[in-house]
Amino acid sequence: MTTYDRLLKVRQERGAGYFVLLDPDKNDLGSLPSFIREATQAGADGFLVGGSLMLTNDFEDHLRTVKQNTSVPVIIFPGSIMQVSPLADAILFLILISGRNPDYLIGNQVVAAPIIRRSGLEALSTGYMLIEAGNTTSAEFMSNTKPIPRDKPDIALAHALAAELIGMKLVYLDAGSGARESVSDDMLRTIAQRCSLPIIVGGGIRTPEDARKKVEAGASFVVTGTITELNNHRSFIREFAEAVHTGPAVKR
Ligand code: 1GP
Repeated sequence: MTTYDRLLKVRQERGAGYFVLLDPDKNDLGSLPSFIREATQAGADGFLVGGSLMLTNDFEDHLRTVKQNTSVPVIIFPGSIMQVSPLADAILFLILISGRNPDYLIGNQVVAAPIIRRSGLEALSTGYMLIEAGNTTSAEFMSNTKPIPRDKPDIALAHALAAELIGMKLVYLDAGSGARESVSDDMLRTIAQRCSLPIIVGGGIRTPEDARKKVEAGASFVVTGTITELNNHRSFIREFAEAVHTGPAVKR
């Protein structure tokens, strides 16, 4: 079964899926094995590995460690073309559709594509949208793009529909790591009603209640990074997983 099919199965069976983001620059490799095992037991449906920068050079050590300690999908969430490795199950093949920077619309993809093909990694074509966060996030600064205003759900919807018509498999609405404000429920609802692609949402989600609201508004996958780096214990992860798992999907 492909990773994409596994993700769709999670959505089908659990209502929505919960991803824990691991930024190698922020996670200590020594404590990673126990954290990954605990987060898996607590109900995480996948691990995203990557970051806007890579100040450390142990990206592959992180991937190897995560992979060795979990049975759920390990997916690269690349901040740059340096973050491609066959050690993961799949890679989010990100196209930064909210921006107008050609490097992130096609330039980096052209450089990465042959490497990904050679590696055998499954590429998950993802329309990636940065949404205004109330502060300048690393993703915004590093990509040199302007996020979509948080109070313009119609603009976000038009981008999501473009992703669907182009043939992408997922859309990722990201307020960016450490966002002051997460993506609004209104924006998620607007997209979920009119776009059939599964929605990943992340950035600034700090409580299980907020995570639940994202799912109720139409998100298929919820990502936490910053808050679970700070509170990396099993019971906290479990609260998030339970909030996201709303039960088998009736229709989405
Ligand atoms: C960032 O969506 C992720 O790309 C997670 O954001 O670190 O704010 O949880 P946080």
